[in-house]
Amino acid sequence: MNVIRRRGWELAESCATPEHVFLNRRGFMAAAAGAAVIGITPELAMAQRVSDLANMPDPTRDLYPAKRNEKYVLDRPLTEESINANYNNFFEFGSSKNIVKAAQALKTRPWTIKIDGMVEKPFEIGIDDLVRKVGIEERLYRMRCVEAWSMTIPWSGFQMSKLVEMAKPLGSAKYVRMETFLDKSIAPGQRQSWYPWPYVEGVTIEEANNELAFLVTGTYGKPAPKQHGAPLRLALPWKYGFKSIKSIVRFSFTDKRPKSYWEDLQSAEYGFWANVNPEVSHPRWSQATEEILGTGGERKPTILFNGYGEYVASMYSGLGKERLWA
Ligand SMILES: Nc1nc2c(c(=O)[nH]1)N[C@H]1C(S)=C(S)[C@@H](COP(=O)(O)O)O[C@H]1N2
Ligand SMILES: [Mo]
Repeated sequence: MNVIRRRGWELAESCATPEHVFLNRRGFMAAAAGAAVIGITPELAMAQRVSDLANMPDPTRDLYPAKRNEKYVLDRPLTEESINANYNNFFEFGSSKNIVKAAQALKTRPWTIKIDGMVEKPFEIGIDDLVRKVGIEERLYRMRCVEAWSMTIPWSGFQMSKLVEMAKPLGSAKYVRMETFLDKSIAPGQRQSWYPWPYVEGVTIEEANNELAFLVTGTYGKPAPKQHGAPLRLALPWKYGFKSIKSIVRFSFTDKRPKSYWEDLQSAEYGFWANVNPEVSHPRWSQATEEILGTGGERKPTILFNGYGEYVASMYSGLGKERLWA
């Protein structure tokens, strides 16, 4: 994401990096000291440790690959897995697209999800219990980042309406507010206090119950890698990618419109609805076309609601002057 930053922000960011490297090194050095005895270099031991963390068995592994729901079809090929898995926005782990390595520090088990606010009875549920209870399927969706690039991806997961149903919201609840984990000790981005952590997103209950709103647990027929927002992230294919919050720990039902992370940071550029529209430019760039990731720079015209209008347009027909696009 491209944010206009005050000079001081940038300075502080580059200052924070060496501390992160230093803290990690201490942990790695302890492991590397043992490894040296049997002739493994510290670099190898570090690489091994990173890949061990990435390859920890997932307790729901047996549910993959999930059966594909053939209803959701694409107008373009799937993006190659290696491209999607190595070009990510996940500011908790850095502001570049290259956060894969840093994101392996995320511990995805145990992972507890809190459901609270205006519900019959607040509760907590572990990710594996949740996934086994609701079951998973595969869907092919397009994803359009507000930065004007896009990808197509086979997500595995379940319709968000199932979670809303489990939550039993009160009639007075109008929105679902979602929160990402908060742990400075593993997420270097969260040590940058000028960002409004934790990452927050929100949708109306009607949007949460739309059939396209999908809670993602997996990609490419496997449990999702950490950089994609394991073990639970959202996919809202008709909205700009920043609405699709990663690594969710909390769903709160509320009658107040939640203020999202990007809206909080830069409300002139990022709003609540953030529906995809080629005719409404971002204040600093056009949204008319998008770069298709993995094609060496091919661009296609962007489609209203990212091509999902038949499913979602009716939700926005009565909103008059609201800022629906951006
Ligand atoms: N918690 C959290 N969720 C997030 C982000 C983030 O920085 N932190 N970035 C968003 C943005 S801008 C995009 S485009 C998508 C990127 O998802 P991907 O890396 O899986 O392609 O995640 C969204 N969800
Ligand atoms: Mo994005």
